[in-house]
Amino acid sequence: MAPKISTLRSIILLLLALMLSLVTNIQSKPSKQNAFEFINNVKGCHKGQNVSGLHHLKQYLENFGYLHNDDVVHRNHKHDNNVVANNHANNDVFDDALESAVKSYQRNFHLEVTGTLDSATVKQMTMPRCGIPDVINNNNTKKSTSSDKKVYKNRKLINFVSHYSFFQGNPRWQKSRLTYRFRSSASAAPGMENVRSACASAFQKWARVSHFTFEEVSSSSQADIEIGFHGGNHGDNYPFDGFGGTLAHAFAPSRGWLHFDADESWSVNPGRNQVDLESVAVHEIGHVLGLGHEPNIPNAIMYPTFSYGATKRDLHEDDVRGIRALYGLN
Ligand code: TQI
Ligand code: CA
Ligand code: ZN
Ligand code: ZN
Repeated sequence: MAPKISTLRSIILLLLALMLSLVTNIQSKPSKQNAFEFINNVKGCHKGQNVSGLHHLKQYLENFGYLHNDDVVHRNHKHDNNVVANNHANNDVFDDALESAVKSYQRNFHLEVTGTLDSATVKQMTMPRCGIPDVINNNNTKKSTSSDKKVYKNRKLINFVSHYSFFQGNPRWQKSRLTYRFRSSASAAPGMENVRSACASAFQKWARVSHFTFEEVSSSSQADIEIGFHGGNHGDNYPFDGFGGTLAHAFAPSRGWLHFDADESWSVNPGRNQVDLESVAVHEIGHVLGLGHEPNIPNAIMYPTFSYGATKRDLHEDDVRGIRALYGLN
């Protein structure tokens, strides 16, 4: 009898121990479940602040291609050349580079581009995601050389390096004579003649600096590039969002789809709340040809923000270098 009781007691003890370890396991899980939980601690942060934990966020944005140490080092050059490489990435300062990275992140995820860690941005960042960077920047393969131009900007000397980026795997067109056609499921408000000439002009910007030629063909012909105005859900898994938010989108080579959100107020001569069709066309054609975003040069066509009422129709030197590098034209 006695041995049985002691056996029972030890079984109960064992069970208790097991339950205890289960409970502690359950309790320790939530912190492990979300690897990006730390982002919640820096919610609400904006430029100029110094908040403990921000360096984790910088690491996150760097891992996913939004922040580049290379840029940062050059940006820190200012007047002296003895800046320690990388000092930026290890501190908790919400600086210009971080703000610009947050903005490009927000643009990429179709969030309001505020540059601050608002709740929508934090929510998106803490969501599970794949580990492949969103923005592929070739900076890490390009080291600055003495031939890099030095420019003065806001009275600070910065080394001018190329910042253009490509899509994952550098997809590109295998031919140089590309045709395009118009086919829309919604109406093109500025009128087809205006749309035609704005797009023709946008294509010419790229043709002038590359080996490409672009020729419009009739809507019933086969074409490499298809341009259209569409509203909401339009069958490509990237539904438009009505007025505001996303203006247009395009797909990497060699898909050739370039879609304008029909619910935007498009114009070839934009007023305050209108969007300049040609400016956006130049940008989207950049994507069609294989260029990604360039978050550090506001005057570049591939810069990931654009404003209502503005026009930005001409390629920047960095856009030109980007297309020429992608197609080996240098
Ligand atoms: N449309 C985004 C864009 O074309 C869609 C997008 C986000 C995208 N990330 C991408 C497309 C990466 C290809 C590759 O950038 S948008 C601008 C800009 C948009 C944005 O509506 O946000 C322009 C459309 F960059 F200037 F702000 C046109 Cl010009
Ligand atoms: Ca929209
Ligand atoms: Zn689409
Ligand atoms: Zn873009």
